[in-house]
Amino acid sequence: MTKRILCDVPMNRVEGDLEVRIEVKDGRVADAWSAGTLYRGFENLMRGRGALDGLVMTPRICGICSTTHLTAAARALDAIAGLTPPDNALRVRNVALMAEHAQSDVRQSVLMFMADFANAAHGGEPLFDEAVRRYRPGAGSSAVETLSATRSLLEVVGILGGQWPHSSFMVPGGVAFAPSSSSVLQCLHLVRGYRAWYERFVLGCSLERWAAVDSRAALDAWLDEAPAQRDGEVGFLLRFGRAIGLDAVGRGHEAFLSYGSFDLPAQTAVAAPNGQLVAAGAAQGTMVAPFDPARIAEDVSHAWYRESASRHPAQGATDPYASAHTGRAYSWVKAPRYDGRAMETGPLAEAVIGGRPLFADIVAAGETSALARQLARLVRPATLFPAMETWLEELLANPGAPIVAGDGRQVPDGEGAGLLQAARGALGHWVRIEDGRIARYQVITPTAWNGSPRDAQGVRGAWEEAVVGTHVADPAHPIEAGYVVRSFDPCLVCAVH
Ligand code: NFE
Repeated sequence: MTKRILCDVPMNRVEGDLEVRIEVKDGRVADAWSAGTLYRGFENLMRGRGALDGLVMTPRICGICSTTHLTAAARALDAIAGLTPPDNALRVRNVALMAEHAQSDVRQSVLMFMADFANAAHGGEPLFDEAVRRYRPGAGSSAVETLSATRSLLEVVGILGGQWPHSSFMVPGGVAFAPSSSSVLQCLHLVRGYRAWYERFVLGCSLERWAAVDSRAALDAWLDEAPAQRDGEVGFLLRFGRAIGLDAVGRGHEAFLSYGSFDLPAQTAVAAPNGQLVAAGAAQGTMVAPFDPARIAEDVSHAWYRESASRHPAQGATDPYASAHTGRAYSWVKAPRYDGRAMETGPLAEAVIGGRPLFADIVAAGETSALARQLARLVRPATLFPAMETWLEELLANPGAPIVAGDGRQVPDGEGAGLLQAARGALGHWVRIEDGRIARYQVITPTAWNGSPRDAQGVRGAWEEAVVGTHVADPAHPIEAGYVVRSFDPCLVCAVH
């Protein structure tokens, strides 16, 4: 007889309030519902405020990705004012945001994802004792070292932006102040130190050696090549993750989205196609198409908002209505869709859309999984350090160059959008200014894409879909489903903003 069980996935160590309910049938997840259980209302708080207030208020949407929200807010105002930030402003903005990403990528991997490797449910694994030594929350050697080493990158944001989190150092057309040469030197020292730590502790090899890992076969060869590589954080993630089957769960829709990120200065030694270090695109598997922001719409058919047709965020509304929809609604997270499709966003999406050979090979082989997603997150900083160092060196070589176009204070009436890649994926702010005040402010965050509820067609959100099919050994403790959701790094305060 088929046994159906409804249970909740344990979702501690998550920013904000998330409930994931699964239906387990014959030992596998048959269906899933993801709920953001808190309403926040930032979009409505913004209406009627001064045109510049998004720069101060929206970084408060989140304590872990505040520099991202500041950048989106500033880019929306750049667009409305028709201003292109000068090269030094782009360098400062980019380096601060990359520093926030590169600490978050390692913290989330070690402190949030790999922390579960020390769960007693894995007691029978040959590597379990080592997992406990490394990842026991608050005490494991990797946990303690990661917490301490990642602080140095937050100092970089503090130096360039005045504080972390919740800094407001970006203005329309640039940044509010130029770091002194000694401040830039200090940042360069911190970034180089962190990169050396990352190579030794996380990769167990140089960035150059890692960059040569361009296929699944090359990854296996790399893992066997040297003890430092096998024993680094990436090596342990792969070995323990494979041992507990994380390479066989969490596939999802395999529809990937990136808005693109990190505009290149006009004069720079950093090379990348289409003027951005991280490419924009929308992909089904490895078939990548150009990204068109006009194709974004938010569906609220299963969210606690007053029912309306799907709307582009430039026409969006946030009208909370918890008793609506004859009981269909189950989340405060809206359901963003691209061309009507539920998309996954984040470092794996960036890697596939950017054509990084290792991840293109994994996805093309049908091996999209929780492990592949988490691997993409943990190795993303390797793609950021060279450009961070180059842009800091270029800041040193160009002291006194302009840091703002215009006066940094005036924003005309009009509308515009600020789109970029946050640590967890595609983030957009859509802003309309009328009579010098904010008339509309709509935000779509990475976790709204990844953690959305169903849409009017009944299509599940990205991690709802990814969790279906996951083998669950003990429905009372569905830790396997937890890994799948956690590989997206849920941030519910961002999702419900
Ligand atoms: Ni609150 Fe955020 C999300 C990221 S949006 S962590 O989702 O990354 O910028």
